[in-house]
Amino acid sequence: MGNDIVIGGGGNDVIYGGGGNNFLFGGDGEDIFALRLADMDGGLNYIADFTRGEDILRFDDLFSNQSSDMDKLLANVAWDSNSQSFKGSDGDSAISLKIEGDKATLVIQADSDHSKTFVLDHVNFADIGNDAAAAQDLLNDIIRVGMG
Ligand SMILES: [Ca+2]
Repeated sequence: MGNDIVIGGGGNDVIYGGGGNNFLFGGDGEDIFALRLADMDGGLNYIADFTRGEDILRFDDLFSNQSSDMDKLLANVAWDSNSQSFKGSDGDSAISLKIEGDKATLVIQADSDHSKTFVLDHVNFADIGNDAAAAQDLLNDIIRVGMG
């Protein structure tokens, strides 16, 4: 469960970085960057080539009652002008999204013991601005919970 470099192929890949800090590259195709709850060790997954509309982040077993909790988190996402980021929380669970240039930093906290940071690099999120509804739509587009 150390720090890994994972390079996808030209087709559609399911890419697990696992625990620790990982460098992930999906290559062409519609790639799934997947994470298990056990991998949420406070580490960082850097995704070098996240492609909006093609690639997704998948959380296999994030919550015991999976989709409803992510729905709650996303429903609570609001712009926080102090941190210049979007934040949503529900109990011990939280999500935040900060967009800087062509880089987005997404932090998902499942509970007080499990969190993971994702850096999506070379992505154009300029259309989001500070519009919380647009950020919710974006997160809905790129996040899947559960393996189904
Ligand atoms: Ca690929």
